[in-house]
Amino acid sequence: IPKDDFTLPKTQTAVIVSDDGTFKVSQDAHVPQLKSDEFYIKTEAVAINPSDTKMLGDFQTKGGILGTDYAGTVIAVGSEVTDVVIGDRVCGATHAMHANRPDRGAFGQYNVSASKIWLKLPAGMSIEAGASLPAGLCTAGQAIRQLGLPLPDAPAEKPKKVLVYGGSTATGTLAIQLLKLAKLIPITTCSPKNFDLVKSYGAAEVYDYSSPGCAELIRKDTANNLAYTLDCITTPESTTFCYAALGRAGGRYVSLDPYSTFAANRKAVKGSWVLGPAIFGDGSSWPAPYGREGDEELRDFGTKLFQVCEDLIEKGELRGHPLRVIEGRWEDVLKGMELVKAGTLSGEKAVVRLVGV
Ligand code: CO7
Repeated sequence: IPKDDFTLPKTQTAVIVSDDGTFKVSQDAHVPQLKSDEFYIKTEAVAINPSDTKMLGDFQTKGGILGTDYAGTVIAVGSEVTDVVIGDRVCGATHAMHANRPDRGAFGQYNVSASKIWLKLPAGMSIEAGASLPAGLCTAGQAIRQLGLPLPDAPAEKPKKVLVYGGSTATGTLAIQLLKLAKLIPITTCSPKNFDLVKSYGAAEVYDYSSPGCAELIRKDTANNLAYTLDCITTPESTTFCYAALGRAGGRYVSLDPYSTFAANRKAVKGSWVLGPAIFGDGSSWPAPYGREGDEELRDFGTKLFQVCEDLIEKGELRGHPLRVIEGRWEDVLKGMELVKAGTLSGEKAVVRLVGV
């Protein structure tokens, strides 16, 4: 199908799930086939998301390629593709470990575009900065949708406060910016060492979540009126905190993973959680409660989200998280996964820039 003379290699180097469930670099991983409305990207950088390190047990398809976020250069396009040309630099996300197509994961030499969940990088943006964006945008965008709040292309008529719990996470800094660009007022929590960081992304107020009485202080500062909370951490403590900060009339709580129902203890609060890769609209084969049917409306939302974000990035109005760039080979992606799993990064997103592969 490709319009050019690209010859599909039989195999590729990729980080896969081996038969014993461990992650390893394989030189003979499958190369995904291309549909006529898709294109191939030669991978130049990948970001490491906490979710990549959690692909264990029933999440796994043996031999499947891991990884969510990639950036690179378009090397071949399907016959129906009109919106990119060979040589364009793009970043995108994949639903890794989908049982129906285990050869589609970001951590391989060749990525295939998925739906329209990709965007072109402006000339001034580094490939590693591009790699850090897609999963975070998918997650933050869906969370904003589930809160019932607008994207920046159709800003809110009335400014409303939104609590982003965990503002110094990679998801948090994107959510803060998108909310502010939509004329909402993001307030946030993080450690004091990251106060300046979250303010630089547009947080109007910042609170230290570990200080006693912090949720009550937020409730007071928002005049018992806060109606929107986005929980980028999702622990029993963070859920309890957000529920306590919401005002008397309740409101909405959205988390990034299934949350503890015992902490979600107020009838007036409508809680829900986001499944990042659901944005492709193809459902998910991950185990319950993650598995789900496809949703075309969500795919359309994803297309819109990436168009809006491409435009904001181009104009310099939306930027990624500070990076911890690791230069290396595919083996270094495994090292990067260990680094992320250890939970030692604070205010930085790990990206591997591939060199010499
Ligand atoms: O979207 C997807 C696919 C699309 C196609 S897949 C989903 C991708 N998204 C993720 O993987 C994010 C889900 N997040 C997680 O699973 C992570 O475990 C958390 C929830 C911690 C955050 O992930 P994220 O990548 O957004 O953040 P991070 O790793 O950059 O955040 C680290 C920060 C720390 O620095 C802590 O902040 P400070 O200011 O205190 O240093 O998270 C903060 N943190 C906590 N804050 C409060 C970590 N643990 C915390 C805790 N309480 N227990």
